[in-house]
Amino acid sequence: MDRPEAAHGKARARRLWDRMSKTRRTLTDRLNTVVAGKKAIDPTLLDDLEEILLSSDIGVETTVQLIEGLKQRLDQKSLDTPEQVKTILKEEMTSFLDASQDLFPLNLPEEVSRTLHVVMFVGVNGVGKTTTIAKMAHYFRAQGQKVMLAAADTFRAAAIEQLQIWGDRVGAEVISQKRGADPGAVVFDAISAAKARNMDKVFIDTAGRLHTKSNLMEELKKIQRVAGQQLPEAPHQVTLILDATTGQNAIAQAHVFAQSLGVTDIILTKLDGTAKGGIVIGISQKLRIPISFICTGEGLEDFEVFNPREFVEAIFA
Ligand SMILES: Nc1nc2c(ncn2[C@@H]2O[C@H](COP(=O)(O)OP(=O)(O)OP(=O)(O)O)[C@@H](O)[C@H]2O)c(=O)[nH]1
Ligand SMILES: [Mg+2]
Repeated sequence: MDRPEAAHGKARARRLWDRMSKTRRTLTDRLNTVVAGKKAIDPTLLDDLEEILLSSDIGVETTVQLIEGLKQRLDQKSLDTPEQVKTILKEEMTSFLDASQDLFPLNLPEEVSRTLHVVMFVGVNGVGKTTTIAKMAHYFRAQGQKVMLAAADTFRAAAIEQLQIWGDRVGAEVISQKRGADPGAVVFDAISAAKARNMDKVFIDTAGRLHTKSNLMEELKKIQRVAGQQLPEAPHQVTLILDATTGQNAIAQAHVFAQSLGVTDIILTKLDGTAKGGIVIGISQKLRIPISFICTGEGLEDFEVFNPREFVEAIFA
């Protein structure tokens, strides 16, 4: 019989599998159709594969690399039958993802230290920043940690109330000021309160107006500076939230934020509602920024540590 943790792991993997069904259909079902009945790997098969990979938003460059890898194996005679194609693509995708994950040791929750850790969440409007903060707070509350939320989106109407409602639900204290207040001042207050009350985590919710507006970046940089003045090395993490349903546009957004702010990790949201789940591989490969968590629904539990192997199994089975 399975140990309890193993059973829990299986249930999680099963749920991820369910949530990723749209992406899996575009990838796996079509791949199976193309491969079915073929005895050898010919150029038409490779062309079909290329098209399938592109349609799942893995991205042009990553797709080209995957196809080149297959061609090399063909030349070296280490690939003979169409059935092997899937296994090889899975291995390659996993190793692409693993390569970027290594850059972020904090990814492992058991290794996240218990000294005050400040995370700033950034991303354009509507991607899921505030919801993800709630999920992350819930996740660490379940591990017995003390979490504080800083309402530094003082721009959008009802943003402060939205965070307060989540804070009440997950048992995290929310530090806020009036609408229109200086976000830096909110962060200053939050970190001093967190130090005084021995918190483990401070999560900073920020505004998400269009990334093309340079004043948003200036505001976010100011928040970074204020955090650093209050606590050396804070913010320890600048987590970029990207909406997976936006496909390649998410990569463009990531470039802008990464250049201005030095993003430490990415969280992909809304993977449940999209066939573009391949974007996770494209992002990891193109930006070389680790993916810390993924979100697969609107509920507090629809949040998990990103595990490359499990993810590839869920989209490509
Ligand atoms: N299906 C699905 N919906 C999600 C997910 N994450 C967030 N959402 C929904 O996306 C919408 C926007 O979420 P918010 O958390 O308010 O986004 P935000 O980035 O804080 O938005 P602004 O504060 O306006 O910048 C809400 O309706 C969420 O419920 C997800 O993983 N799956
Ligand atoms: Mg928000």
